[in-house]
Amino acid sequence: MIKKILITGVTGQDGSNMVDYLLKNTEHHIIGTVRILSNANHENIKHNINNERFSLLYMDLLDEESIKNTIKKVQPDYFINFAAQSFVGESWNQPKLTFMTNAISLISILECIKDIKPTCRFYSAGSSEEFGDVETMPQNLNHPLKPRSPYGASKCAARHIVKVYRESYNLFAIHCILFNHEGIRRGKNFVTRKITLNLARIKHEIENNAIPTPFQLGNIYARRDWSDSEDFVEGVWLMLNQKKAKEYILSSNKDNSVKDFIDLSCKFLNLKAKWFIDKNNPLNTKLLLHNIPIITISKEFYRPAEVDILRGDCYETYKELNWRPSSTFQQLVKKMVDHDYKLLYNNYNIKKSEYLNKIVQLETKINVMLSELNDLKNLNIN
Ligand code: NDP
Ligand code: GDR
Repeated sequence: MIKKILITGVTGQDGSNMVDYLLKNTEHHIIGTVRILSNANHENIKHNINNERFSLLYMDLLDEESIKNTIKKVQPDYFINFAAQSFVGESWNQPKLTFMTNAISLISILECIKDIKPTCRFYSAGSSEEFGDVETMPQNLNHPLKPRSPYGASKCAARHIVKVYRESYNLFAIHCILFNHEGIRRGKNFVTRKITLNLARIKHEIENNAIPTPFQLGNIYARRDWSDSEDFVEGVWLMLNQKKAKEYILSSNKDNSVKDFIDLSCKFLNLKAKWFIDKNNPLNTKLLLHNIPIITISKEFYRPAEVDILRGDCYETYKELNWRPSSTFQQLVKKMVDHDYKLLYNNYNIKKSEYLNKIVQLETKINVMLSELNDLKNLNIN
């Protein structure tokens, strides 16, 4: 039977990947929700806009009325909530907005589902940031909640709210703790995309004989459990179609450092860069290419409290869903680097051809002027 699937956050990474996945692998109708903005940012969904199984509605998680109106109008069979203030670093700067968006809004959604469409299956996007200051490796669902950021705290609250509604009203409400997942639609401020975009730019600068402009990072020793978002959306869909609603973990069971991510990106771009490591003063550490710094370290990108390491124990989920992520860490880095190199290719080659055209135009002008000058000199005025 054809179902109605409401997805929030479709302009973001996971929401847009979920739309692609469901349009390709199911026959259901997908209703994506977006915020009203003066300049729409629909880049990640623009290829689906004319698909008759996909439509868009305005809804803001901070506006309870818009949530109620949307659920009343759509009567969804599934509500997949990817929308969030998802940037951990920014959550110290906007703690209330982060909490309202990521936690309080869930009360509004679950109240509406309970009152309007109690059979609707609900998904809440939890985070490994809930574990924060970790006590054991790897982390599973029994690991204590020890968040280190307003963002992490907001996702812990979301987890509790979902549990309360699941147990009190028998709602099919899942909270899944996802470890980091990335891809070619990752926001440009998250560390992986910041690295692949900047290193791809530097590669083009070198190929165009320009001096590379360095970029800045914070703690390059943080370790994360990185997977591909395109794999995870499949896991999310499978858990939403199990008999019982519960909590899950999605991860790769492996961890790598930010520095590992940089080293692998350089390898795939064939950038023969070398680290200068200053153990006494991390701010003095840099990555050099032929003695020119391409990455420097800045306090600006350090957080007031860091999560040093995260690695998720996902074996239960693998068994229960009979599913595994298909991409390795190496494949993920290669995919992002290759994509960003191609993405910037046109920029550089258009600039280069504009530059060459300009030279030809100037040379032509100079030749015309020289010939006019010669003609003048040859004039016999007397
Ligand atoms: P993105 O930052 O790429 O996308 C976030 C989405 O939320 C955007 O579409 C954004 O819309 C929307 N949004 C933000 N605020 C509101 C609001 N007030 N009302 C409606 N929509 C809003 O996140 P990801 O796709 O990476 O992550 C999806 C979810 O998974 C998030 O909940 C995140 O916290 C969680 N998560 C992500 C992980 C990851 O590694 N990617 C890991 C663990 C959890 P707009 O375009 O208008 O800004
Ligand atoms: P994270 O992702 O905080 O894990 O949250 P992010 O990519 O922002 O940071 C990962 C690690 O890299 C370190 N880091 C930097 N981070 C950023 N953004 N910019 C830098 O310049 C930089 N330098 C070093 C960070 O300190 C951190 O240790 C992501 C988000 O998708 C959340 O929504 C999600 O819940 C978690 O993953 C799991």
